[in-house]
Amino acid sequence: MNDLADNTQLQQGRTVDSVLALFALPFNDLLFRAQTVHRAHFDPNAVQLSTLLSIKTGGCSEDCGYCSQSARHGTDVEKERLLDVAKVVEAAEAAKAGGATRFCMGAAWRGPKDKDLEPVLDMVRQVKALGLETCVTLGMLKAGQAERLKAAGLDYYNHNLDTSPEFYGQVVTTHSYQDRLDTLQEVRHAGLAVCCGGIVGMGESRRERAGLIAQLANLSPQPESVPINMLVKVGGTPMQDENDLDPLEFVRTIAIARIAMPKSHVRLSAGRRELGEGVQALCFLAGANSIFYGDKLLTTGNPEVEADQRLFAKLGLKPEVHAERRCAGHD
Ligand code: SAM
Ligand code: DTB
Ligand code: SF4
Repeated sequence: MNDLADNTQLQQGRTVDSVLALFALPFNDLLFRAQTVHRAHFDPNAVQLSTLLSIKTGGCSEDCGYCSQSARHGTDVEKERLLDVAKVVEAAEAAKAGGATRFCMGAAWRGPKDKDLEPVLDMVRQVKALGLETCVTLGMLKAGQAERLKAAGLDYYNHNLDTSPEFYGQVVTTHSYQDRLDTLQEVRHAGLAVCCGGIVGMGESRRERAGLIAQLANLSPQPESVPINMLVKVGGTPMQDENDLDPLEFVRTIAIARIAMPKSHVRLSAGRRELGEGVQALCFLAGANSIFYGDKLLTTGNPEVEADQRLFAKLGLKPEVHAERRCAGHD
């Protein structure tokens, strides 16, 4: 059974209150539960490695309060044109050589115009031909665009719900929560795997964090990948002076994502560098089993590859080999 069919069985009707009850557990009880769920579904010592590349940076029309790439905020990020396909393929080859199994290409768009999509389709075809899983995050999709991406060989589409419906209006005003859900539906209907998660540390309440997890868990089928980002406070954004979220609350959020979405890959995403080794180790114990791997995220820093390799060695973690290669006997 593939992941998608399997996840269909998981619809649970999670309520926000049931997620809040998990947040209220003693930390050790919560982590024990999360690790138990994790072991029932995954190799506890394997971590999936995705490498990110910004293929179109800055100048975005949207006003997402956390984002360095909005044209409405005074950040240092320079607007750039769409990268050449050759540059993207070069970066994907390097990612593959470094051990990544998935290559994620991000564009700072509200959504792609049909003419923007052509070169992206070419990137997807060529990255897929390298034997990597492909993922793109391009903003909102219009009818038919997800099908074109699928036909080019796209595996995953990343589109985050980012926070709870109640808090969303304080983060973004230029598009709505329903717009995000509509794109997720387009993506599913086209037969693509869904990568959907959110950000914590934006000043939301615990109930609002629980609201995000409940929304993600109630997507049917549940997303195959769930990136949990810790806000990276970028100078010039409205969130530059946001208060730090307690790192243990971040670990709890990871644990609860694992319990609520037992078969999804939960990705310890942005903010990993700032968390340090101890908190990252707790996140892996809590059931995170995917990371962004490579020195850069989109516009901000990520741990150096050598630092990640040292951490993996200390923890006895190993990179996950992706399913297609396992089937082809390359394991
Ligand atoms: N424009 C597309 C969109 O909004 O879906 C794709 C790119 S957008 C940068 C992808 C995701 O990165 C956001 O949904 C958010 O979850 C995450 N992200 C962006 N800036 C971040 C920050 N400063 N800290 C943490 N996560 C961030
Ligand atoms: C996701 O959830 N996190 C990634 C990816 N999906 C596209 C992006 C993180 C961006 C962090 C801020 C930056 O580097 O600009
Ligand atoms: Fe940033 Fe994406 Fe929002 Fe644009 S739509 S401001 S790139 S998060």
